[in-house]
Amino acid sequence: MKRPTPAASLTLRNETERREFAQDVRFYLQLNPRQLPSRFLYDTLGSALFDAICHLPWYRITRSELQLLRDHGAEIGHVFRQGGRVVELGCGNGEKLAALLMHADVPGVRAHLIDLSEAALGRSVQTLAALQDLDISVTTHQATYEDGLLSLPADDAPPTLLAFLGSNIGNFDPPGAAAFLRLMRAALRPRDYLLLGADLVKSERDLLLAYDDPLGLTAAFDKNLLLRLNAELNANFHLDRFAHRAVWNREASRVEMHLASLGAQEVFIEDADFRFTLEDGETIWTESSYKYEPQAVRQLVEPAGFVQRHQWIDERARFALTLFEAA
Ligand code: AVJ
Repeated sequence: MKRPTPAASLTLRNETERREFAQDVRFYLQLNPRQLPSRFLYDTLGSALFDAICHLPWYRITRSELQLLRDHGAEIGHVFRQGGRVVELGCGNGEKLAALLMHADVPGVRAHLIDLSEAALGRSVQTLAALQDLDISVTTHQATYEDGLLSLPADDAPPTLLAFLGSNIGNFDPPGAAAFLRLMRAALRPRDYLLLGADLVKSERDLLLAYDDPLGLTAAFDKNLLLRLNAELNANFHLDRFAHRAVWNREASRVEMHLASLGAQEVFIEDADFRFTLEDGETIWTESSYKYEPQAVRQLVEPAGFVQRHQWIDERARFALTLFEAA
């Protein structure tokens, strides 16, 4: 039998991915309320917009966490003995791990980076390579969190410090977060560590400024999802007929992002073979960012098989970095 040429198999893979994307989009848009998973926000432009958001004065998560990592990196570094490794889920541009390792004093540490985005992995490798004196050996895993955790080498010397930063945990609803924490725990051994970044509850005013900023970057980040559906699935969203909305859902302790329909309208997504009508004001729910009280972080994580060792809080930005030991 003839083997497919590399070019042909590459096209096939993209075609499969595109079909799965179309199926997911159709599935989530048919739910009530209509929604789209927030992981779809991060195409090339979406990732660039998120990086820009991290520089906004109103969005303090990234800067606050970087400062906590610098201030307490030495203390966090104490968990490593000779030959330990650090694993980061969703490494972004690598600057958080770089800040930690610059202060942790663990020369020769092995780093495993897990991210879906090849671009993010490439940027992180570059960021860490710039820290030449630290002699970090980097392995990248272009994979989902789950597959990445499963593909870690079993013969690396302990301990492992698993870093899940940036309040990415906040994108999971509570049952999803609990399940994901158990998954992380299953990839660790007793005496390994989890370093978790979590954004804290703050005033509604501050929360809404962070997710609906006066410069309009977050609105662009949100609407870019429609642009992406137009480009990749031949959808016909009119971007000027949607408005970005941020809502603080106090009962659920989450900020929600929505795209609200300005007027009634019909939308067609050709490659998903899906046509639907939006009523005036009806929204597509694009993201949840859960916010926590400091002790709620502990209550969320410990039942998954961890013991809290330390929690560092930036009171001004209301952000917590918490270190857990696997029990
Ligand atoms: C990267 C998921 C943590 O929820 O704060 C930023 C993404 N959304 N502005 C967050 C985001 C709107 C961010 N996370």
